[in-house]
Amino acid sequence: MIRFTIVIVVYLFLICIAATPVTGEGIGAIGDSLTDEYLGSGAITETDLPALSWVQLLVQLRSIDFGPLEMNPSVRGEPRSKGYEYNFARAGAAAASTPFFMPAGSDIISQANGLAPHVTSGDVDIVFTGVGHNDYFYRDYLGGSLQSGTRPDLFVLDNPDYLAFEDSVFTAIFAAIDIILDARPADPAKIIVSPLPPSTLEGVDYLVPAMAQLNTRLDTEIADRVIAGQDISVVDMYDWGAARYDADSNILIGPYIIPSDSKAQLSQTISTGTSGAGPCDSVGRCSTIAYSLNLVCHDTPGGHPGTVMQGLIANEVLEVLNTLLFTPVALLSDDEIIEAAAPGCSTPDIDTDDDGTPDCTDYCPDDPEKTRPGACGCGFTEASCAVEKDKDDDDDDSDGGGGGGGCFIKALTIFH
Ligand SMILES: [Ca+2]
Ligand SMILES: [Ca+2]
Repeated sequence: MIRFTIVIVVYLFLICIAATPVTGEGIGAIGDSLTDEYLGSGAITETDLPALSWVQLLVQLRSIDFGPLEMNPSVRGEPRSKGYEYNFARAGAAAASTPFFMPAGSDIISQANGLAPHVTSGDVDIVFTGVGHNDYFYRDYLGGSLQSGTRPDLFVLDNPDYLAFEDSVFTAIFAAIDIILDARPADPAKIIVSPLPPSTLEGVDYLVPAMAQLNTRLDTEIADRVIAGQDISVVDMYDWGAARYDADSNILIGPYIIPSDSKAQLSQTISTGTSGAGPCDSVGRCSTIAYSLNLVCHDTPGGHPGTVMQGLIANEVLEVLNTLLFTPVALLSDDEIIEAAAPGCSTPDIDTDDDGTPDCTDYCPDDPEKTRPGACGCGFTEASCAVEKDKDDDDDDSDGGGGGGGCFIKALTIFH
């Protein structure tokens, strides 16, 4: 009986831990588009892609606390006008560079200054920093007259001009970290640093050894600071690669095989107004399963990691959080990642409305009459919402009287 009681108590204790997300601990973030919210069912984003970032995945699937979500940019104002309150990461942000097109207050020093009061107040106890990649991208891209991949001469590793650039990136990263640490000196926040990636999504090979040289300096500085008593961890956001790639450079996840060089096309999105079966951008272009099963998104230049890769990245961060906080928060399973990227696709043969099209590719999974929302939306016939009648009923606008269903959704899908 005693033994039984102990088992029950231990069991309840474990449930208690498992049911409590990493939170209680607020997580702050400084960074660039990798960490910024990609999208929402509305315009909460800077990057605006039909995919989810690792921050969004950890909030949605594990209730990690990045602060309250605010959609209205006028409520908080800059430098964190939209998204989760403690996530100051901003698409395009760099450590030391300030390209002409960057919005004011989006550099990392401004991000750190924006986040610091949340550390001082005790709302945030852990801060992720992931910046620097864009500095290399901009030096190449802008230095090369807006032609990425044309200026290897700017990345000669022992050139004094290059080293001055490297110094500026290195100094800015630790200046931001020091702002966070100084925000609560008596009980400093724990810092998680993401080094620069081991490759570039832009495919500019000569940036790789340059970024590796900076990473070596970051590692050395972090090691010195840890010895001096600072609580700084490193997360390799691409550590999943070694275990995931097969011999043919494919990623195996759930029932799917995703080639490492796969890039989504805009034509693989579907316009549904404001939401759909997959993640959507701010004008309602939502990812189809075909879009989601690419490793990177459709944007050019670059190509940001798609939801699946972001899910693998989320797990790397989660592992570090578990280590820091002694928590057993479960990593995202393959099915959860697939389901977030393309709802219904972790079990691709389920057909809820029994119309012969599995949920995975049925953009009206509860409407047996439709598989696409069309102009009028799921649950409505195509004739039910026409506001402009096609005079000759040929479903195009050749007669100037409007196409077959000249409805609001078509107006929303004009590219901008
Ligand atoms: Ca169906
Ligand atoms: Ca259907």
